[in-house]
Amino acid sequence: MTRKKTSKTPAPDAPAPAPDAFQASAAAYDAAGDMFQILAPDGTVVRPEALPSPEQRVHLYRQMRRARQFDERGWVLYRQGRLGVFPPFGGMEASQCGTAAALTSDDWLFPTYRDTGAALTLGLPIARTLAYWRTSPHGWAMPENLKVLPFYIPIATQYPHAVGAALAEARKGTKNVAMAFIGDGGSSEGDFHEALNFAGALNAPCVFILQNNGWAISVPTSTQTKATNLSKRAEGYGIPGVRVDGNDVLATWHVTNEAVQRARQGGGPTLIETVTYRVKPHTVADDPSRYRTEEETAKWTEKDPVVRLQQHLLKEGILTEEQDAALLAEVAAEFEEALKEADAYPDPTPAEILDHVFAEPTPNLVKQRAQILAEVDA
Ligand SMILES: Cc1ncc(C[n+]2csc(CCOP(=O)(O)OP(=O)(O)O)c2C)c(N)n1
Ligand SMILES: [Mg+2]
Repeated sequence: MTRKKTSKTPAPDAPAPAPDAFQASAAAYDAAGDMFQILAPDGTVVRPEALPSPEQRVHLYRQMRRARQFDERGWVLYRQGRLGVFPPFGGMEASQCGTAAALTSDDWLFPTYRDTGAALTLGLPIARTLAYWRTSPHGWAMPENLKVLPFYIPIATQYPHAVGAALAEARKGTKNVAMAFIGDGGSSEGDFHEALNFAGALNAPCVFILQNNGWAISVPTSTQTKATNLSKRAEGYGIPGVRVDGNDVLATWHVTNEAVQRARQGGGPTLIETVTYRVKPHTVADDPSRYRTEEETAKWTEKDPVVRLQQHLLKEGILTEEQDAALLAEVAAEFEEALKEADAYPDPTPAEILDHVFAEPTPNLVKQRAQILAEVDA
């Protein structure tokens, strides 16, 4: 199988804030008694002092547009029978792209099935991502020059793995961090709590993103747990917890960037709860009208993170209508190019199902591989 070189993700251009700045924003959040926010849904800049540079704002906007392009084209491809069942994430772009944009390609990313936007932001090639959701082995392996794990389907298992990767980096003496994603539902699993305790006790350079999108399939967060502020769970493990507006990409980037810098400087782990909403069905095969109202979804559609930043960029003159249209065209062309590449991948062969399980296959896998090939030959 061919492996494509991925270019390094450009480092965020804003200077990294000192660790104390994190404490300042955590305090600001506590004082507000609510979520950390920079850009309110109505377009008001509520924390001008925390605004990233104009270039960084456009960079974040482009990443969200790339993610949305994947999500929207993904639906069409699914209906055309050209993509398998995949979990859409439209409406959660700020929660995924703003957080992942705080990493460089030397860092680790542990995404769940929902987090295509985060993986694309860190540089996972679109073609490889399409291959994953086509259940093709071309999408199963971690690219050689990128530490993005394949999308985790078993809930919460990625959290302890991320702590292990973070501790390995610390032992090697690097400044690299591990970022792991989880959902509100996943945060009720034992692995979530064990990982937070483990990371706190050993001061692992880990950033935990808890995407509270209101639902775990058909179970609302309010049924899932009696806790009303999931970021407060961090307190129980002696680590900082921040609750952020998950539909405000300027806020998710700001808070995550501080947590990443803190982890790099030996400050240990952070839990970030991004408050967002899954406006789309659980997967393209789910029917949410069976468990929630259209009014609820409509309320959140109004808080669309991509439109929120777009309006801000246009209003501030950071982007003109023409530049915006050009950016959208570039993003669309990039996707179609990647789709062509994915379409050109050769069909997988049966034995490839075992190829990416271990670096060195175990004796049992070697035996099973021979069995599969013998069955195919017969
Ligand atoms: C260990 C395990 N248990 C159950 C499931 C079935 N399952 C798939 S998605 C899901 C809900 C997860 O909800 P949440 O963590 O909030 O993530 P979201 O889908 O909202 O992104 C469940 C229970 C699973 N994949 N793995
Ligand atoms: Mg959820």
